[in-house]
Amino acid sequence: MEEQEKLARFQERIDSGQKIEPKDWMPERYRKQLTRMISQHAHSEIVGMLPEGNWITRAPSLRRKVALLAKVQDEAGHGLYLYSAVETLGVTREDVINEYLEGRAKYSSIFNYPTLTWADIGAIGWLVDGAAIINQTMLARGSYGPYSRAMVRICKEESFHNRQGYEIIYTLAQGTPEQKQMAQDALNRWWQPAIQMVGPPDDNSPNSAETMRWQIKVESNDVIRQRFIDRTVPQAHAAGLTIPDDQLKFNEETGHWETGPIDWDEFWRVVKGNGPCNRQRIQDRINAEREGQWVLDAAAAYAKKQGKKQLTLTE
Ligand code: FAQ
Repeated sequence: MEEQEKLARFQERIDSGQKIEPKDWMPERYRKQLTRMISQHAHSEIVGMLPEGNWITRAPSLRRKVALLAKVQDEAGHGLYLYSAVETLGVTREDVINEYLEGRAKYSSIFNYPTLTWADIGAIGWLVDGAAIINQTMLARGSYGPYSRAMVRICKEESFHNRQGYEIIYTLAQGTPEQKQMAQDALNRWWQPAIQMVGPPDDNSPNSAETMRWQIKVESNDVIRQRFIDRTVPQAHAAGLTIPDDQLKFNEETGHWETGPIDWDEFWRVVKGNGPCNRQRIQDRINAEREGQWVLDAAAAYAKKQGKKQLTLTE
């Protein structure tokens, strides 16, 4: 069959809502776009453990510690599903992990910010998981079978994360004036990074044309961001907190909250490696790989004895 005809058939399958599975024919660009997105997503889940892991030993109660420990462990699990999903596209997880360790791979901008107080743990669950769920519920309707199915399970777990985060923020906001201030301060610092994390504006989103034509993404960055804002502003108000945006207003006609300008210069600075914690996040991951080398060596020796392949730390 001619390439053009194959492409047309492929597009028809997508347009009729069929899932594409690993052994199906797919255009090289489709494979590339998915490999890019899924590997970035996998790295994000793994890097995302670092800001929260920072507070496991300092959680204010046993209940909070257990919940945070479970959440961080869930994120590791999400990374594993996603590394497995990316392997269905014909790359190895070693390759994509090495790209990350060598600083060549992207991961979500949001994880390059520090967690300065306990309230930041609430802000991550509430805002970061909140934005991630809205984006990923959309990705669960995407065209590639293994990725969309991974999203279904991940979103279920992220819903718990989101609720535990909001509960932390809400509890602090109803506490002493100092505790309320801590919650407000966390919201002030995380608001802009959170509304940026679902991607640049549609008119400056080079991948959108392709990712949307092939229904890898079924809604645009602007649509997802607006949904997140509309859902989150009333939650902030219910907790007695103020969104740090003087120009925020509700548009009665459209039924949407409108924000002031979003700091896209800051977003691109962070994406290009110059956020507050970029270097530390990569270094921590390199250290973990190095310090865990003995586990790999032991696993490799065992695998050799069993006649199996070499394992990686994330297996
Ligand atoms: N950070 O043309 P577009 C989580 C890059 S998981 C860094 O619009 P696209 C769970 C983009 O890669 C969070 N880079 O791209 C959790 C592209 O560069 P490239 C991660 C970003 O793909 C919670 C360039 O900008 N979620 O939070 C970012 O059509 C708590 C142009 O962008 C996913 O990865 C960014 N924020 O749309 C874990 C979901 N945004 O590759 C622990 C999967 C954009 O051409 C604790 N990904 N860029 O060099 C997606 O849905 C999409 O990739 C978008 C971007 C929507 C992020």
